[in-house]
Amino acid sequence: MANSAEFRTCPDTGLLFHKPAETLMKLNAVAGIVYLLFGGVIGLLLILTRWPAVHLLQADTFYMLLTAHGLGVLIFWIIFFEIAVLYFTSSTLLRSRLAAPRWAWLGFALMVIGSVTTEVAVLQGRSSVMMTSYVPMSAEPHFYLGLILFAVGALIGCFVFLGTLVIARAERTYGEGSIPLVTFGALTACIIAIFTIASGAIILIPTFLWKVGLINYIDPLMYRIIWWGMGHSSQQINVSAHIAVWYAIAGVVFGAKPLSEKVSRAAFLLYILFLQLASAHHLLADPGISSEWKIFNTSYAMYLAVLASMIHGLTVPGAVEAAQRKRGFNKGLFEWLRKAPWGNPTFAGMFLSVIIFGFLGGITGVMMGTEQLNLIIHNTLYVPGHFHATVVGGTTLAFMALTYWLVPVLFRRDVILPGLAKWQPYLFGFGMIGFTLFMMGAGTLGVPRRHWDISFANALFQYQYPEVAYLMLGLMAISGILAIAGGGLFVLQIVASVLFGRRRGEVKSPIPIIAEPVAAGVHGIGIGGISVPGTLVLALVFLTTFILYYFVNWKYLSQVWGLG
Ligand code: HEM
Ligand SMILES: [Cu+2]
Repeated sequence: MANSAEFRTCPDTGLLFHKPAETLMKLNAVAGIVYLLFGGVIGLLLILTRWPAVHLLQADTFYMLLTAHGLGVLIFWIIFFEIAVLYFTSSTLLRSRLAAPRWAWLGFALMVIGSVTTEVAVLQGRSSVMMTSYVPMSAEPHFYLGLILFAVGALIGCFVFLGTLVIARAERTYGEGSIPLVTFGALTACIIAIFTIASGAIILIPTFLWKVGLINYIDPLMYRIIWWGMGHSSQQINVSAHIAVWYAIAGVVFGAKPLSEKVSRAAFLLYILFLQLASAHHLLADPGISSEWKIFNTSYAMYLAVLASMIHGLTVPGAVEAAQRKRGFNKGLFEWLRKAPWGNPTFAGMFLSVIIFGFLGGITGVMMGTEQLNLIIHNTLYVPGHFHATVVGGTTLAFMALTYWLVPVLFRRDVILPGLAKWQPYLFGFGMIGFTLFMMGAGTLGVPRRHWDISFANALFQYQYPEVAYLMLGLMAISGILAIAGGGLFVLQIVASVLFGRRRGEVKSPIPIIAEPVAAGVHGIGIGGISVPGTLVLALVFLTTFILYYFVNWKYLSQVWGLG
């Protein structure tokens, strides 16, 4: 170990923090939360525009703010937070010094400068190209430049993470064996991130050069293929990172161990191998690409990535169940779940994240990713309905859950208003469940996404939806506002806790914030030879829902086409 004055041992958890790493974790997490606030406020304006009874914003402001929202939350909030997770899972979990803190600072500075540059470009009003910035639509040069700087900064963060793994291995800071599963998950995220950033560079640098006049043509189809190499993979970074967070939370709240380390590691590996191919699901309605290519990539390759998510969806609750049963909550199918700490926002947020990501995000993602079924919902509100379930209900909620735990551990402060913290995840989670379900409902009835004039009131060709579509939009807006309230409370509470929460000092607190690990293995628990029967039942419910929903959509397809 380098210099012990540079380290701090957390009295509550025994975790060893390298001080330069700790500062960088705090900064990245805080920058992320600032963007969550920024994007959330804009989300409120968007939802008030989507509510036909209100229709708040004018068209140009709507598209501008839609762009600012997508980038602010999906890219900036999540990636800043992920960099904090990378530093935590490498330096802290491996008890190692952080590699090259100065580089990490440079990366952080580039990410701040880049993200601010891009958002300023958007708010100046001439870069309303939305998240995907498809050419030949064009934004101002500094829009692209900002994204490129941000990506370079994030790339530096990835290399600092990898460097830290190398140091930890060389200095044997975590003993012999392999790195812990949570770090392994973060490593998966990091490897995918490098691929993602490379795809981003391949497409955004030429687009920047095109915008400043050095290149005179960019093929729109090629743009879309490579852009989605970045766009889809970046979502897989989020999935790997938030699943690593699920495992971490199962560990700290329950002392849970994965049912099988090998299986969980193999599942992470599947992501690396197959997910980039699945990017094709964003191009299913594009002309110029063969059906063979689309179907190969989305059916065969994608299902292997989906398999990985289903494995994690099984092993995370499974590990929690096993740990709870070993603690004595071994009665019946669900005592382990009933007696779970539902009032602990770290657990509640994580569990809701598993359910929302699996049931709402996962099932609908497979439906949309099927070439034929995709036609039903292509470019409708169903699409943002699906991805708010994955990136908000899944990733954002998981990161919020972890943040509740990080406030005492990293910032050494108590969360203020613990009574409020108890129900914040439910407000946000159930708001999001309503929001995404009603959004997908409206989309199934044909309501478009990214279209300001949602009712086609001013369009040349009129179109009348079934009345119930308007009901869906109204309910979507109300649930969206509840979710925004939940998100707002989160930001307020975390900021207030970090600034004004009671200091914990460097002594052990009487209230434990980490569970004693339970013994490995699953002997002597469960019912009739099945060690985690409750999880098995949950998995069967999931499978049944999945199959029913899938077939209902095939049936629906036949009606949409008027062939049935
Ligand atoms: C409660 C909070 C939120 C609400 C109410 C909300 C609402 C909305 C609405 C109404 C749209 C426009 C959909 C359309 O008409 O096309 C939208 C788009 C979007 N949202 Fe959210 N959102 C929230 C949080 C988030 C978060 C946390 C993320 C990312 C982690 C996110 C990512 C996106 C993206 C990527 C788009 C698409 C932008 C584009 O089409 O270019 N949202 N959101
Ligand atoms: Cu995708």
